[in-house]
Amino acid sequence: MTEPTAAPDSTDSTAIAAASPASAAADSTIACDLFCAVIDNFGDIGVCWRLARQLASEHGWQVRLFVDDLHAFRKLCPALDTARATQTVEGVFVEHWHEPAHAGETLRIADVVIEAFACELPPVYVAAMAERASKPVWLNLEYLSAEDWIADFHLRPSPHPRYALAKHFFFPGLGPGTGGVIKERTLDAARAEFESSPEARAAWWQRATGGPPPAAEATVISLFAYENPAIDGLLAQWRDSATPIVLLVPEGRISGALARFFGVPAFTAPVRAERGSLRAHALAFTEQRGYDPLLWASDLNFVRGEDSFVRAQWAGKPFVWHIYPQADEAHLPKLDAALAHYDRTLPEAPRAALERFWHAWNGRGTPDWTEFAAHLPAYTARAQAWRDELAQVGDLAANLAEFAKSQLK
Ligand code: TRH
Repeated sequence: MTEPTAAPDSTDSTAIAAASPASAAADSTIACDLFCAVIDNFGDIGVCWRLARQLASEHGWQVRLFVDDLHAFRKLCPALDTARATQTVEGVFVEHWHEPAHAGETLRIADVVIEAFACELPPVYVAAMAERASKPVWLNLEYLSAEDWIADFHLRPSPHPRYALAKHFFFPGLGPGTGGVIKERTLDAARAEFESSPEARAAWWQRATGGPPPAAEATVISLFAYENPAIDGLLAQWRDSATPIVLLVPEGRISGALARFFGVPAFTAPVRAERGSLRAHALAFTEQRGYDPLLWASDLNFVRGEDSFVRAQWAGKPFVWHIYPQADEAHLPKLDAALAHYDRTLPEAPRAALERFWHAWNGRGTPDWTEFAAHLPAYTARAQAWRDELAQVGDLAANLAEFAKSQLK
């Protein structure tokens, strides 16, 4: 990508926009601007960073990623310099976005413009999009939902009220007819390599916990979650478990509950604590790629939000989802929609136990570990089958690239 050299000139957006040859998109490198406003936590930038890298590395696109919160971004990508207005990281040109008015160092309109999660594009940028000789493909990348209705709305155009522009809604989803979810081409091979290599596994445990992998009879659980009132009861059940439990907890919003349970000042790496059958390790928050091996190393993964929820499905291990809570419990139908996909083929008893456990983890009832754990073999088999089913929907980046190219023709 040609890096910007001039300051933006909002008075002459037409000339600059027109200077970007739309025809280049059809036969050479596609330029893509991806706008990300971080609402909270890491999911917004987590999804955008993954998508940006993938469009650049797998599809050869020139990606410019606008991000308003470089500090959140740096947690996932320590190579990022939070002091810089612009920089290139892993083949992606990153702009510190002072949304909503700022449109980058240079006002230049890409062939494909993605606004993530309905963030508002700079008005000057939209005006320049309308002036462009050949209109860019404009996509609103929505949040992931497993609900059925999204297949009807996926890729629907929405005309702009003032400009001759249409924006298409791109809906990630778990079922046919949706945009799918992100899956890098190399992911399965990386997982298979980790799983087949006792050395890789041992090295991971040494790095993450300072010790060797636990004995085979232990159940290894990763715990990535928001604050959750159900955790205290669950920790007590793990403490009293008949078999050993090894809990791996990346530092974050649930760490305070662990500190209270173990009576330590803070549950941050490299703290390790034991009570009864439960041994818990605080893990440092890793660079984004470092999260997958944690899922692969565990027998059960507690995940949250959007991106970790997807990674858990690709890991092919049983998982429990702490969905991002919304006002008026609007998240509960989404939780059930995901369950409906995931537990569809389970026999009645494990299915009911799974639903009870997921509901309890999301504020409806009390988690019953003994009941849930009795079905772990069934959940493990189902997780592997579900991974294959989900792969049929296709990778989100590939689906998005294919649609964009069809529009640029
Ligand atoms: O952080 P999240 O809760 O993110 C969100 C946001 O709240 C967002 O506003 C909301 O809309 C969305 O959820 C639904 O959970 P998520 O999506 O799983 O993102 C976490 C990211 O952090 C993911 O990309 C994995 C990454 N991660 C690391 O890079 N290193 C780590 O050690 C861990 C534990 C996670």
